[in-house]
Amino acid sequence: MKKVFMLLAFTLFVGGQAFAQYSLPPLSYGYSELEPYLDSATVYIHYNKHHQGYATKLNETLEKYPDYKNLPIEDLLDKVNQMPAAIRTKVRNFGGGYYNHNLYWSLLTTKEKSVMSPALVDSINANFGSVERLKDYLEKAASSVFGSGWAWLVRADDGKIKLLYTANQDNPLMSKNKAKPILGIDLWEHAYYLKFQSDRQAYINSLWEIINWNKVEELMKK
Ligand code: MN3
Repeated sequence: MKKVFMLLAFTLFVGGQAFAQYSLPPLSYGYSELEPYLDSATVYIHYNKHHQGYATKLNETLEKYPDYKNLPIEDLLDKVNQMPAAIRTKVRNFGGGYYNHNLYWSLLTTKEKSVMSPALVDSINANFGSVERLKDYLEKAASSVFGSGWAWLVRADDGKIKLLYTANQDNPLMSKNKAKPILGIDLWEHAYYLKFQSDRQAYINSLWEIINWNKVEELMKK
């Protein structure tokens, strides 16, 4: 019996070594807990197929690059433009996809918990004029990004909160003018098509109801 345990422990150990380290953070809600704003089938497929796919492909890409594969994901993305050409585009797409989705899921919560603190409202008012105006800006992202991409709220070096868009799985950590993401909205069709078909604006409207504003505030302060 003891031998079986030792064999099991050994297998797990070796297995652990074989898998690179980028793995999916668990969701803080059940697949159906964002209903009716985001349907459980979309959450399930988006997390288990798309997000997992980016992590798996990132791990495969970095298998033979020990200098890179143990870096925290933010540091990896920070270095993406200096990487060997053989892996640069893959790290951009898969590493970007991995990081962006980690952030996206952490920025959603149940309707009950989607509440802005007075301090956050003050900060939004100072940066955008009003909460309604921020919502308008985000809705405009529906028509501002052609094809697949992301809408971001970022904190720039000067401390200002800004809205920007990136294509594909790019994000503000990789761009020349680096900025700290505090809200990331996935504008790929796979994020909304099952429930909203091609109505991206309806998706953003719906997502607004389940944003984890506590997390936004936390990222804003960091
Ligand atoms: Mn996605």
